[in-house]
Amino acid sequence: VTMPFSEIPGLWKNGVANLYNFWKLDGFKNLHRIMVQNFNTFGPIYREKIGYYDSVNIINPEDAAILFKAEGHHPKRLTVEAWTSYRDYRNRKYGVLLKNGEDWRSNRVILNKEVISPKVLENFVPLLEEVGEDFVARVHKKIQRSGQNKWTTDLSQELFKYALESVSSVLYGERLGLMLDYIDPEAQHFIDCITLMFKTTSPMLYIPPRLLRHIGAKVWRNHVEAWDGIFNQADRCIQNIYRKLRQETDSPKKYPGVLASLLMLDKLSIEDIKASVTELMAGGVDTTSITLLWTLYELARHPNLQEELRAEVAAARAESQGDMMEMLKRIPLVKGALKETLRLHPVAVSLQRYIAEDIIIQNYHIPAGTLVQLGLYAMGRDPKVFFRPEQYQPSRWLRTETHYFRSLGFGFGPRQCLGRRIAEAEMQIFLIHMLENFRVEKQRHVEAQSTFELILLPDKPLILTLKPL
Ligand code: HEM
Ligand code: 2DC
Repeated sequence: VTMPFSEIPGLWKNGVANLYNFWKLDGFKNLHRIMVQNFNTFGPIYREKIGYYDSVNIINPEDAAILFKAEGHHPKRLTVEAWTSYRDYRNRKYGVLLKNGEDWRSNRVILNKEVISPKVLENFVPLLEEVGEDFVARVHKKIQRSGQNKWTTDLSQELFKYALESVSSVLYGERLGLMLDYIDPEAQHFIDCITLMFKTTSPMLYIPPRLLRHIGAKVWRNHVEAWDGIFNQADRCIQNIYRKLRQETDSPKKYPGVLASLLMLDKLSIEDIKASVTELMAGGVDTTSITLLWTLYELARHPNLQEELRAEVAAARAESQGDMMEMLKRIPLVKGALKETLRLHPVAVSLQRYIAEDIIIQNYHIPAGTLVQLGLYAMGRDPKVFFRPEQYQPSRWLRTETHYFRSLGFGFGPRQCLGRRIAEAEMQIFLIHMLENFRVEKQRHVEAQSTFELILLPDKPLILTLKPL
């Protein structure tokens, strides 16, 4: 028999008391581990209320399938109020990330064609390949300068630059020049603002930004400063392309980038285009760079696996005579490695939807309108879902065992990550180039874990050593 909603186990009766306990557990940084703990205590479904947000949490792939079947035609995630509050405060339009309903759908359909449809991939790949080559050249230079035939460093800043250079070249069809020794301080400021923006968002998931703004809290002021920096830099990039496009008389011969394509298509208002392009630029930095950093870290910990991947890349290179589009079709293990990284170190701790219809999960009735969260981090480490989950094993994604609703790092369905194709191509091309040029090693005895700063990040610097092959 089906049990009523009110019977779902969990601590949901007193949001304020829960918020206090959450605070004591340093919950802002430990959200992912607290979710694992809750699944251990309550089982595969629990209800929770922390501060102002009330949700049902699930962990099983089969339950995820039920959730996504009930997401409706206008799937809606948990609203990150800090982000909408900033736009309301500064009178800026929401982009596709923050829009909902029909406004979201109509924008998303047009953006899909220019950003995530398979036909645009071939436009992106040559641009991304060039950035990958420049990154390799930069590392070779660093190795030479070290005088030790190796380079030991925390690569995160370099990867932020690689990611920003990559996403910018796709969005604007132009290079920013971040792989050079002297970089535009504005670009560095943009990178710092994104980090600050994520960091200041997490406390505001639980304490209403309206309240924090009212009392002039530092976290709100820093958040505004961060978004101001992000929007100023994106505005400069967008203005630059807009101006060039108006001066140009004949149509361009080469691919002009996502922004110019959207402007020429003339189906979205300039304000809508600006809003979404800014989100794409901001969303394209920390996400891919951290995933690449975790991947290099895992490859450093698994030298044999690293050699296997190198062999796959070498074979793919030979078979495709260097045609990158062809190469990308011949690297299943590299793709498996990226899936494996996102399983153990997902960017998003959870996926969420307000369900559009009533559903039954684990025999509990859940009414339409409820916020249901899939614990992505917890699922990736659950031994009931993944055999020996603690092991980094890219080959598990090649085997015939079921992958049903198990590879969800980019979300699911029409509301999934809009930057997915860019992210995947960018990360695959990066790994191809790195594997062809360097061996990655790591210092012994450094075990890193995730820390929650809206996205999940390594809790300590991951120091790696790159040696030329
Ligand atoms: C949304 C993950 C890279 C832009 C999302 C979502 C996830 C995600 C989980 C929510 C999906 C859902 O609710 O079903 C990732 C991961 C990345 C990555 C793991 C890299 C490893 C990027 C990049 C960009 C980007 C490179 C921009 C170029 C966006 C945007 C949305 C989104 C705009 C909102 C889409 C919408 O609401 O319609 N991403 N992302 N992401 N991501 Fe990404
Ligand atoms: C954070 O409880 C934890 O891709 C919350 O590129 C629920 C939640 C809601 C939305 C998620 C967010 C979490 C993590 C970061 C995500 C975001 C949706 C998009 C965003 C997953 C899980 C991200 C990183 C985008 C960010 C683009 C932005 C900077 C313009």
